[in-house]
Amino acid sequence: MNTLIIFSFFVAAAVAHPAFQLRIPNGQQVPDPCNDGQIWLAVGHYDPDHHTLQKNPFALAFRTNGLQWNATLCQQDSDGDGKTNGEELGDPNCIWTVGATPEQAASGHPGLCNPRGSCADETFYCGCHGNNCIHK
Ligand SMILES: *[C@@H]1O[C@H](CO)[C@@H](O)[C@H](O)[C@H]1NC(C)=O
Ligand SMILES: [Ca+2]
Repeated sequence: MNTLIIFSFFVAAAVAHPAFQLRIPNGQQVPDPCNDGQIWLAVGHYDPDHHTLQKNPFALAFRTNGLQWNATLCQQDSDGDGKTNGEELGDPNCIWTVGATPEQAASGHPGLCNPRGSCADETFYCGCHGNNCIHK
């Protein structure tokens, strides 16, 4: 029972929590695809201001991968924009480990197609709120 509660909390807080940002390369320096020069701290979320609501594809992949960064998650292209999660987060060779300095700065967001408008089946839209972040 206690284990279930703790697990549920971790899933709810995935990637928004600073502890999760520190588990991915450049997790506190992910560019905001909607606003040039800004940082998107809630890396796992569609709405950067509503951290516990709708998760983006990178958050789901991170959870599926046991909440850990490794070559499997690094080589995936969770948001489908043609760049791997590692390429977007500055770990193009998938060698980063927790606490290490990434090879490069983050160049894109791993859970939100960027540049905006470059993906065929784009459903997320900038400026969305809460649980209404995906157009079907
Ligand atoms: C990454 O971690 C996941 C979850 O533990 C595991 O299933 C997968 O095999 C790992 N990938 C590599 C390349 O070690
Ligand atoms: Ca990508």
